[in-house]
Amino acid sequence: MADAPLLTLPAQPGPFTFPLAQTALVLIDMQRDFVEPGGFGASLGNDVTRLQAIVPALRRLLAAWRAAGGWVVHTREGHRPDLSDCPPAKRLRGAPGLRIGDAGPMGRLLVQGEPGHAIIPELAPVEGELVLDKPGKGAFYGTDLQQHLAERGITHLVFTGVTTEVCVQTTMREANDRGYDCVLIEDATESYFPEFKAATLAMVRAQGAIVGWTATSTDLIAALPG
Ligand code: TIU
Repeated sequence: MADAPLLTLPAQPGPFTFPLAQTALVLIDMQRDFVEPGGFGASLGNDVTRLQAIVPALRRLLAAWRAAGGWVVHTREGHRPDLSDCPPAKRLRGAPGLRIGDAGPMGRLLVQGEPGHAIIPELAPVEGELVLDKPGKGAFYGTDLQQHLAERGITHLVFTGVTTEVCVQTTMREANDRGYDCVLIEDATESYFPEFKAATLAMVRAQGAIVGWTATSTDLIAALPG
């Protein structure tokens, strides 16, 4: 196979070059449980409206990526209804209003098949895209994500979604250790804590992109073939 043409994205700490056909856009956990009131994120005491702010930019990026022929991976954090894949340490952590598996206004929190587990309608997956259920914060733990990426020859990952310092950063670090070149889209990821988002962006791109690059969705859309 001939080498795919490289696209160049203005990024920090320097340009991020990527072959579109070997790059996946990854949307981490854009689920009602994190973004809407009454879900898992709210049960932990968080202000979920912060996360809703990235939806328009992520939606524009998703549309442009699809129009350019790019492949998309959506992840969903959640557990089987019997919670057999939820470690007690995760369920019992802290003192939340409701725990994983308890019934809330959007169904049982973080349980597969419940309304709150679904990806928000604005970013709904379409045919041909991978929807990956994961029991942990990182998308490689307990899943066959690496196999799916290998089957498609994916070498580069574009990260978006929530929350920046929890599931997004954990997955990006897992990917970095597995040899993928990763870029995090600054205005298409969000945290319940602005200072944690800022720190994550800074630590990812420090030391010559020790974990990966950061860039904006506007620059990425502009870098895609018309
Ligand atoms: N609590 C929090 O910030 N995040 C999570 O529990 N999961 C994800 O980040 N998806």
